[in-house]
Amino acid sequence: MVNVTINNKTIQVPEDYTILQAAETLNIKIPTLCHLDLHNIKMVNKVASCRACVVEVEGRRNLAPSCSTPVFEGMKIKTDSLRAIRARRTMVELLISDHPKDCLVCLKNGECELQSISHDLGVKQIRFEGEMSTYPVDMTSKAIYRDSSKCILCRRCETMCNDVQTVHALSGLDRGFGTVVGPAFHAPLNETVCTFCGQCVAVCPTGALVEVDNVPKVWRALEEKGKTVVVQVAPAVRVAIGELFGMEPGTVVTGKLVSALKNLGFDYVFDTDFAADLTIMEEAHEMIERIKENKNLPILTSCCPAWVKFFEHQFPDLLDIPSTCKSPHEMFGAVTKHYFAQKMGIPEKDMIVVSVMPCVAKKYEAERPELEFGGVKDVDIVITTRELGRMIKEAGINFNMLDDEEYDNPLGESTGAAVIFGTTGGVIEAALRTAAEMITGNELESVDFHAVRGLAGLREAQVQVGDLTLNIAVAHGLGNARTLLESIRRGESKYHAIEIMACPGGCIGGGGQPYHHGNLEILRQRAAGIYAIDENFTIRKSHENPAIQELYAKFLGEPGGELSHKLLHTSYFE
Ligand code: HC0
Ligand code: SF4
Repeated sequence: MVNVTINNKTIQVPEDYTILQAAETLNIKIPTLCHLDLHNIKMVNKVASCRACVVEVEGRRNLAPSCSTPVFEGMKIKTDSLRAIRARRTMVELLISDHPKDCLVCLKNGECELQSISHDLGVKQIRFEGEMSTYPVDMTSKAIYRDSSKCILCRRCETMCNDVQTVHALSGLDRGFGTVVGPAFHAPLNETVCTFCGQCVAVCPTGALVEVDNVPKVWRALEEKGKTVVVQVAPAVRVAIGELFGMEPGTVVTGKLVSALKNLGFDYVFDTDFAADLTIMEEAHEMIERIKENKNLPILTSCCPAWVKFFEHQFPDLLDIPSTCKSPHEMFGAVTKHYFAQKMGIPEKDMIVVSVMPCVAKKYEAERPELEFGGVKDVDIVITTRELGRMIKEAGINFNMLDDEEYDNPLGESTGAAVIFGTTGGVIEAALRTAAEMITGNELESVDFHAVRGLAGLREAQVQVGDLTLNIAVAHGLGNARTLLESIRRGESKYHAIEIMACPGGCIGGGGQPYHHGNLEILRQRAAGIYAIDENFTIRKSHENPAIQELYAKFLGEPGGELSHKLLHTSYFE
């Protein structure tokens, strides 16, 4: 421990602390912009590039960036001197002098950290005018819109992509005034190994990295004459969208969400959870077959599109182990257009399927050409939780005052097993609930597999199913996934099944969720909301969903059957 004095108060702090950490223990707020410390998920961005956190240190001529300056015994710091405050304001002014000032029409308006620090520091004018760095906007990706003119070189995206996701799609390019962060050789994003996980979007402080805005497409679809517009909502949206309307993270707003979607004019409001139950039927069947034949193990879950793109790029030698199941929202699209449409007498071409997802990679997934049946795309438009929030606000709907409404049927019926898909560990737990009963033929005493839950990046569990001991692993965050995949490649894996989600926390931490700035407490609250919904369900196993049983009886036949394979399964590409 060392003694430091901050603003005339002396405290003891660990010797590896920075000035910023020491100030936090005294509840002294020093403004920061580029700094982001998410050490729980191995992301610590300490590049000290913005200099918005400078403070005075006695005996030093220059101001010190508090985020990267270590403390020392006897250090005397002033965080609130006029010199420090003026310098911070000047730093932010300089950043804004090279920033497009189109805040009123920027997608990040109201949520931009540059905007709020400028407000908090009282920046009232920009005294520096001159050359601006301008770059072409990269619109090549279906998921992510990249406008480097708005980049403040904080390098958060790069740290996230390299250290947490281990994708290395972004790095600093060129030098001096021309410095920019982007893919090597200035390649367009869709020609790189980027997985479109959107975690860079989640930590970008400005509008440099945002989701591709599909809101106008949805408004147009809702207006189009002769179209039946069906919307489905992913599990993780219902415990997060309330945050956009001032509610606590984890508040369950399923009923209000359905009501809002009906108010917006969707013809049918259905639940991706229905298709999550369907996925379990197919995936548990596939898992059991592979275990029986002892081949292509461990089976890997395949519902996360960023994870799918990651293994296609990075592990092309292992393409025979992921489950062949399409993701739930794609299965939903296929079933809606080829079962529900027929049932209702609606021509497939007149049906538009919209997915509301916590994820930006789902936008890219929906455009993968193989995710179709008979020339008809499974899903037409994907919007994120944030985009739906914007639509609700644009329509003037008072979300907080809405009455609860129920999903439409039959594709709105689901179980507790389906909703837990939304948090890390949930897919494998749902699969275990069904696989265990399929294998033993006996009813489980408890459906709660606590061993696979939690927020540790890598988890493993042994689950006894009859005479069989199943070795299970769970990873979230692509760096953790890489660790597991490399052990499989080396032939060291002992697992039967592995669940992988690209985003820390799983879908609750998706790149399209309300900005959570990597705050694990917010993810914990959202996960608690998910498990609370599961506990309140009477039916908590996918194979007991009556609407799923009817779908197999009247249309699909058997899990893993011929029609299921055509409609609900897919293949992967190097
Ligand atoms: Fe997920 Fe999904 S659970 S990926 O995390 O599997 O996005 O919420 O919709 O499709 O169900 C996201 C969330 C989904 C899908 C489901 C899966
Ligand atoms: Fe990296 Fe994911 Fe961003 Fe792509 S979307 S650049 S993989 S963090």
